[in-house]
Amino acid sequence: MLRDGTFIELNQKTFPNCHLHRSNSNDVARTEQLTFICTRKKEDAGPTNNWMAPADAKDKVRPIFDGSMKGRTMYVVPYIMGPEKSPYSKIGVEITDSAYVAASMRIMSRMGKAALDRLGSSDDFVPGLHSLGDLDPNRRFIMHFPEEKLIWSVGSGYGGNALLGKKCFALRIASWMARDQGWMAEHMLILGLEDPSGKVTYMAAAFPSACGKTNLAMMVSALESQGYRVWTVGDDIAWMHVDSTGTLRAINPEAGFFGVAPGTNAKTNPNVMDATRHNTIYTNVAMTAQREPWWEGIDTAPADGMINWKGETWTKGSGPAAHPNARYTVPASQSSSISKHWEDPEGLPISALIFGGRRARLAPLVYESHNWQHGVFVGATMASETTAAATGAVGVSRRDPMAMLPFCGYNMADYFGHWLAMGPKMKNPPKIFHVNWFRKGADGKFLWPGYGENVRVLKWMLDRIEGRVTAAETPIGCVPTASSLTLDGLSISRETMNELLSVNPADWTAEEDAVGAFFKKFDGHLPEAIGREKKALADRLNGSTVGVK
Ligand code: TSX
Ligand code: MN
Repeated sequence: MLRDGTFIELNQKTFPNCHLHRSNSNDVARTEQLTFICTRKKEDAGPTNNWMAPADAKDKVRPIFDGSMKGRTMYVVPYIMGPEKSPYSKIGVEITDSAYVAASMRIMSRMGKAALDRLGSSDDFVPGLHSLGDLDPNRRFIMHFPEEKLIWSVGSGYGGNALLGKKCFALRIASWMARDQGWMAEHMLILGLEDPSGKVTYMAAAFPSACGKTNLAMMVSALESQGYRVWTVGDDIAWMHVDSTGTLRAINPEAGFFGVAPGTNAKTNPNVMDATRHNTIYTNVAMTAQREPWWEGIDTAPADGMINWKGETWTKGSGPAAHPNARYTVPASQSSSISKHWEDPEGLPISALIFGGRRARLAPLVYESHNWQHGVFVGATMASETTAAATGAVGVSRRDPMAMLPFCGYNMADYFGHWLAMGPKMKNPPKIFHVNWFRKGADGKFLWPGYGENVRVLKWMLDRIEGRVTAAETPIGCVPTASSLTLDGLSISRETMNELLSVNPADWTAEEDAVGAFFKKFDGHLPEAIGREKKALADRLNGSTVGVK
């Protein structure tokens, strides 16, 4: 890779075994418009997925694959998604003509001998065929065949389009398998919150993109001096099973972090800054004159002699030096925050599920749902406001149920039904919360400091789970009472806290209308219980006179 330019050597003294890869400038992110769920019946893919009939999809893509690997090296990549010895892990085999993909898969999965040994002579694996093709976006397709558990991807070498174990297998194909087999494949981080007695409580959280999922998973607690610490189990995907005792247990199917670099710095994510000092593949970052990686928001000033992500000399005013979707690929084991139980074969017991989004006005800092069914409704109605001007207007709210909109391998309404069906299988189902780190005041400033201070919200959840603190009813769920959030050592006014926790019925009534418009897409398929929860919310909003608690 160094010889043919696929990899560029970074400073081996300060960043040992770190390399830079520059992708084609038209191939820098997942391409949802070119991603298809190919089922015999269109309604099995549902209204939120692109659909193509399996035979049509194969006829379309086969000619693009034809001869595409000629003169290239073909890699056969056997890999395990999940810990080597876990009964919940699954095997994939990716065929690829990209050495970068093969190298990235070695970090992101348990790849090679471990997978072959586990597979033996079994044919129980998910085949994935991948070729860079000619990188022409008009000849780029990411095709999923969930009925035969098969993936075909051509025309992209980037991330979720090409590392087939991640979004294609561990979310789209796995969500289909999970529905069939009675488990859950979710777009969730997994963390452990340690309390002063040393007991660790595990939580899984789903947020849409640009909400800081990786930062939360690797957070340095602001309450460390009080004995509260956060341990990382995973930052992107959770596979969850109900065990024989009725406990929901989660494994992280991945072995690495494929994280967004811009905005990452010693304050937003110190653990990943340390982890990525060695054995890391950087993609589309800038490089300093000292051959060190650099990106916007890294918190060191851009200096003369820098090379941008395209390999050009960077000057002030020539635009961002790193691509906004530039990435690091790093083994999870390298983070000092990694839980010593992160590879436990039986997975970790989940006591809380957390949904969230970026809502400047609407959602309180945290609220607790009334029960599993209501919690599923909260997840199904998730939305987040856009930040990247490149993808449309800033501040536009996009619905993203359970953060699965681009990743659910079947009809999303049936997926809500599957969630509803899972709750009753659990003896003590996790509490379901919703958080919003991004509420703004009238002055347009963030009301909550976020980052390491978020541990205060996690501690409140833990205290709720343990029955140690009270909460106040609002039409949307329960919010912390004045004294139940641990705020010592934080200078935040009572007024700001009231604003952060307030629920405005007029705003929520408008939200309920927007939810109704979104649900219209699913007509025949939407589970009745979701409709009942929506009606119950409307009734509570109608009956409420005072919204601010
Ligand atoms: O990741 C974030 N988290 C979770 C951290 C554990 N971000 C970054 C989001 C983009 C990926 C946040 N941004 C968080 C947050 O909790 N909160 C905010 C908003 C915010 C930004 C800056 C400040 C406060 C809040 N304050 C100062 O910069 C001083
Ligand atoms: Mn993700």
